[in-house]
Amino acid sequence: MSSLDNVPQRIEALRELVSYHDYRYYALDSPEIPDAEYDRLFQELRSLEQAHPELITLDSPTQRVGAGPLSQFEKVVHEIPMLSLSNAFSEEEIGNFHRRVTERLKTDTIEYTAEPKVDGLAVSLLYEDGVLTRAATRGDGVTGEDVTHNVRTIPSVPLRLIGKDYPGVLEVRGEVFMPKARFEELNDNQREKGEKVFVNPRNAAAGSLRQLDPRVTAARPLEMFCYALGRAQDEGFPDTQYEILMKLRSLGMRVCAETRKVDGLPGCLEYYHTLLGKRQNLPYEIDGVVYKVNKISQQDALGFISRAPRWAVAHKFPAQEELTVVEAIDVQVGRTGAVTPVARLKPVYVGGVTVTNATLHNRDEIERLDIRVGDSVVVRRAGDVIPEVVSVVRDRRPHRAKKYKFPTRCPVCGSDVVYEGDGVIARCSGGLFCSAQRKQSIQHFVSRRAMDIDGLGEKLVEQLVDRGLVNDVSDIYTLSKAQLTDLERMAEKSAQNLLDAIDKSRRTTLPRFLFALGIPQVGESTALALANHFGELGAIRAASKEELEQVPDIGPVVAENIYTFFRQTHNKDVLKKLLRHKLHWPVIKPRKVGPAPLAGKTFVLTGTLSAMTRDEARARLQSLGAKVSGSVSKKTDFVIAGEDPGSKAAKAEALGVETLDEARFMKMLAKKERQA
Ligand code: I6G
Repeated sequence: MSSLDNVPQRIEALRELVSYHDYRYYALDSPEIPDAEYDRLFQELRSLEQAHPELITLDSPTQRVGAGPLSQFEKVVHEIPMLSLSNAFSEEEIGNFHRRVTERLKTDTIEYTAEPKVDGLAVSLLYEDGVLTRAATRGDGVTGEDVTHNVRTIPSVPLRLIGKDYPGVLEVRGEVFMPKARFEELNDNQREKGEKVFVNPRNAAAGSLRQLDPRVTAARPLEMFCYALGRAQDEGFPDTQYEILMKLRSLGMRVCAETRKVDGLPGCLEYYHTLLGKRQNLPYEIDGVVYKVNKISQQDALGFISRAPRWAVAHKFPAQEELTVVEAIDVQVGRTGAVTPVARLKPVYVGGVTVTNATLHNRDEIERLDIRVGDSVVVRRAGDVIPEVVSVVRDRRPHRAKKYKFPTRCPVCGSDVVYEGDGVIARCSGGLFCSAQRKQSIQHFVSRRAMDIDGLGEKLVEQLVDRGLVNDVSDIYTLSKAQLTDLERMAEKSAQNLLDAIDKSRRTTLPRFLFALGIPQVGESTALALANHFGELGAIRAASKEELEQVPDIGPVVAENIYTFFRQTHNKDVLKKLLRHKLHWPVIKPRKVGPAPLAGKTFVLTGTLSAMTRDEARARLQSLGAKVSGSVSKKTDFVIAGEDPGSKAAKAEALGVETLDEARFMKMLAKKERQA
């Protein structure tokens, strides 16, 4: 406990410590202490300040949410206007940009900085004597809005700069954004609360920053990257863009880790392609990259044209959102009968491919969008994610566009469509009478993570069901070569390959088989938990609902689904037939007591392993109770790095997460499997 005399010193020391650890965490991406220790320091500071409110200052890390709500935003005139960037959409345009730069500077060797163009909104931060005194939006570039109260709540924005080596007045510019995962979480929460969902992370960031009440902004997961110096009062700031960014980082500002120095046009284009490849895996949205002539003296020589610098350009990625027209609205029937509406679109090139269909998710989404045939819509396609309709352009709606009515009968089998739970999920009540459900359940059964029957694709399943050759999954094991060669586009060799693949699938694992059955809400990890808990199929089939609920992560709803599944006459028949076809799997030693050896541990796999595929590694880890995640965070316990590990290994190093090479991983697996 601090004596009264040294409270001010202790408070000051704690503020410096907390600010320093914020800097390690946000600016350097390299925390030095565990979260729990940080929390203790923060808590001690907060308690001391609560006991001595007269010692609270606005730049204390505890004071991010300062004053109460504002009544309006004040205007801010930018002393140095916040310019915009010229855009280039092709390599040719970038070539022209580079040519203009070399011609004006009369040199062929130009060094550039290259940075992602993060999809957020530009802000300016003003530090006076190292303390954040004002934050403003870009606005029209000349006049913005004072959003200091909100920007203060962004944890990666330092309230006070680190060290002592900063100019008396420092203006820094950058982009406020919302990371993709946080955006999804925010929208899930908004949906749960029945509140407005945001169209994309950029809108969510903009909406969050334009709040009069800083407590609302504080609850929104915003971040900021700095990308430029606005002004620095004193001399002595570095003379290249790259060094300026590094200097800003050393003062506690967060600078994007993808920032690079590159040489000439080839360097720019190589960076562009690398980043385009990484785009999907970056935790934030980017819509292109920005190249800037690195030397400030060269920037000064180039100057500006209208309101954009001649020394910088944004090289835009192919758009992920485009405008098109809805030609029809159909519904698709899935494996469990879920009826999903789909918009059939006038073909549009978006995110690098031509899109003709976009999911409309469910009946509620149709209501929300009020989408109609003939509407002009914004379609979004990000990476491999199914394209979706983001919004409807109301003022382009044709006069006679009729409100869409969700079907009351299944378009495939004519059975009633019923609604579940809160009425969001629509289901065809036809069960396996519905050929759409049958086709989907067969496709699921043969899929790679289930029975893994190579060569039995969608078109083939369609033919097999339509010709009555396969009515349920057990019929797959009765197919003959003659039946197969009779199908369209099925030569003798392909038929034999398929029969071999079917034969090979008889030898499987219990978790795969359980997953393949397509029991509602039994995914791979639940199937694995069931197999580990009971050890054999007979015990799972015979288990009561109470016994099923003993399995980790199985609650009453999933227990009910499993229980009901094994008691349906049709399912009992199919199972009996399947087992007659000599499907088999290794026996699993049931583990009913004690936690699994890797329970509570989170792994991330990266790079190529030589002893097994990533899927196998994942399955083995999961069978030991581990969680396998796709991205590295502070919560990751181990990163398994195979050959060519990529950025996840680098991130692990930065965060201090333990990385195992393949040899150490195999040793750990063997040891834990012995314990299991
Ligand atoms: O809008 C912008 C995004 C990113 C920028 C920018 C940037 O650098 C990475 N840089 C400048 C100089 C400007 N706008 C004006």
